[in-house]
Amino acid sequence: MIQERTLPTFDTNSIKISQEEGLILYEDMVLGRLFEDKCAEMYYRGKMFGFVHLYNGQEAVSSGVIKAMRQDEDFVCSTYRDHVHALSAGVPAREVMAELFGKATGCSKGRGGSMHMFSAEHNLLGGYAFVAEGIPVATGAAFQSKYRRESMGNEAADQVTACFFGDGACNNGQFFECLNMATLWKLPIIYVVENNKWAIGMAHERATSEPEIYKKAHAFGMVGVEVDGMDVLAVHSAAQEAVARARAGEGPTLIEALTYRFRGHSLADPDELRDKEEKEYWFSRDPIKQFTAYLTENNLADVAELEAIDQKIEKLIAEAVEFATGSPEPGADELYRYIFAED
Ligand SMILES: Cc1ncc(C[n+]2csc(CCOP(=O)(O)OP(=O)(O)O)c2C)c(N)n1
Ligand SMILES: [Mg+2]
Repeated sequence: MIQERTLPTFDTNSIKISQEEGLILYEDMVLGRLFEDKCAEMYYRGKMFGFVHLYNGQEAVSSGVIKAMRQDEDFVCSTYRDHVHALSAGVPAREVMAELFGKATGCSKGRGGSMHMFSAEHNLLGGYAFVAEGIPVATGAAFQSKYRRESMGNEAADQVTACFFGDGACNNGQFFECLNMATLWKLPIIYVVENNKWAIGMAHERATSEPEIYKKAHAFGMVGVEVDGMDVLAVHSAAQEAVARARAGEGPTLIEALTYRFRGHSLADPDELRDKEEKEYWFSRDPIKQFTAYLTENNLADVAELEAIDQKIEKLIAEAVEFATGSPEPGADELYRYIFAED
C-alpha cells in the first residue's frame, strides 16, 4: 500500500463563495485542462517544437491562487510548466497557443515557445526554463512594489506577486536566499510550491531531507502553510489570506500545495517510473471533478450550466488553434528584434 501525504478535508463551511466566484474558478480550471489536452494533440501532430510540459491535474493551484489576485495589476511568475498560469493571469488562449506554434502573434512574439510565456500587459513575469530561476525575478518584482510604495511615496503601488515553482526547486539555493530577503524586507510576495511529488524522475522524498516544504518558511520567520492542492477552495482560501497579508505590508507567505501531475514530466516522457497505484490515487482526486461535485451539491450550478461552460471553452480553444495556424511566423528580417528594449 502506498502511503500518501494528504491533509484533512478542507472545511468548506469555513468560507463562503458566491455563484459567480465558483463559476470563475470552474471555468478557469476547465480552460487550463482543455487547453493542455489540445496542446498534447497539437504536439503529436508536429505543430510545436522542443519540450512541452503540461499542467493537467494541478489546475486548482493556478486558479485558486491567481483568481485571488487582481488581474493585470498583480504579478505572476512561472516556470517551464507555464501555459496555465499564463491563462489564469488573463493572457488570451489564442496568444498562448500562437506562442506554442512559434508564431509572431504569440504572447512572446514567437520567440519564447512553451517554456517562455511572457506578457507585460498582463503582468506575467515569464516562464523560466531553469529550475528556481523565476524565484529571484519574482522577489525583485515584489521589491519594486514595496520600494515604490514606501520609498517613493506611491500609495497605489500595492501590487502582490505570486511566484510558482515545483518541489524540485526547493533544494536550490535561490529558494533559500529569496525566502530570507523576502522576510527580512517584508516583501509583498506569495511563494507557491506546487509539490507534485516528482522532479522529472526523482521522487521528492529521495532528494529532500525535510519533505514538508512549508516548514522551511518557519526557519526564516515567514508564514508557511500546507494546503490540499487538489481542492481549489482550499487553495483559494489560503491564497486570499496570503494576498491580504502581502497587501497590508505584513510580508510574504510560503504556500505548499500538495498536488500531482496527471501526465509525464513533458510530452517526451513515457511516464513509466511512477506506480500505477500512486497515479490512480491522485486521479481519483481530480480537482475539476471534485469541484464539479461541490458546485452541484451546493446548488451553485447545475450540470447543464457547467456543460455550457465546457462547450464555450472548447470553442475558444478551437479558435485559438485556428488563430495560431493562420498566424505568420516571425520574419527572418526581425531576427534581432526584441532582444533589447525598444523605444
Ligand atoms: C537549474 C536546472 N537544473 C536542472 C534542470 C533540469 N530539469 C528540468 S525540470 C526538472 C525537475 C524540476 O521539478 P520540479 O521543480 O518539482 O517541477 P515540476 O516539473 O514537477 O513541475 C529538472 C531537474 C533545469 N531545468 N534547471
Ligand atoms: Mg515536482
